[in-house]
Amino acid sequence: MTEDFRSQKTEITVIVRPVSVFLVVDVQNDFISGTLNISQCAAQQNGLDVVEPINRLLDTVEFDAVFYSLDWHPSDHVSFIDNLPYRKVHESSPIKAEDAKTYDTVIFEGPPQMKQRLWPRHCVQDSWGAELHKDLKVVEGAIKICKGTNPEVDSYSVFWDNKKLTRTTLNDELRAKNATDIYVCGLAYDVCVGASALDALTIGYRTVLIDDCSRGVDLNDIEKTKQTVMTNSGVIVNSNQVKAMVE
Ligand code: VGL
Ligand code: ZN
Repeated sequence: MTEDFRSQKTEITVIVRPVSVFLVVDVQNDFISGTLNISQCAAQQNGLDVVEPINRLLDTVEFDAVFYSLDWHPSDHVSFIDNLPYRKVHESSPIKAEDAKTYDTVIFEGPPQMKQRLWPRHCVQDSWGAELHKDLKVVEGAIKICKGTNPEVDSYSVFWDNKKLTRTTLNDELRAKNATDIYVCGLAYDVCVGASALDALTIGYRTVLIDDCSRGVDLNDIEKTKQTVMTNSGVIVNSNQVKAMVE
């Protein structure tokens, strides 16, 4: 034991200065004014509202790295309600295929069985709807991460798909940069932003969710997201509470 501990000491790097990364989640046309326009969802929030505070943060805070994620689905993606006829809904599903409406959750046949919320067709690869909003500032040297590319598995978190079968390159990139802190915001608060923040906390990053730079689908789910993030030691702030460190 003593031997192990001593040899470990020489290998571990203790980081005394935070390395802060900004993760902008899915600020794409379809969520703002396209097919999955969140202003038409229950919470009736406007996705465009996130663009200005995100740009202001990018202008005023020097993050060590900036990442933009993109929901990036193939045309036959499992989450699109119009692809439902091409898949088998399991008999245990609370909503049967013939009754399923947009935003309902069904259970698809396995293996393994999978709960899936059904969305309108959105963020199809290389379409206008999948582009980042034209007014969003994209900083030089930023890294873009695509997710949701497997037709059979949805992917809300920017780290993992919903089945935790495959991961994106995000965590490898964060490790390569010795990232300690991650600032998460974007669309949708209660879907991809929340899932990404929770995975970041699970992995062990100090995680800050920026409330006014995020908009969501359902007010109850947004509230649940905030509670879960805080219960897991995440921090929720407004963008005016994020200040650059004085050297
Ligand atoms: C998202 C619903 C479906 C998101 C992605 O980016 O929050 N929401 N696909
Ligand atoms: Zn999607």
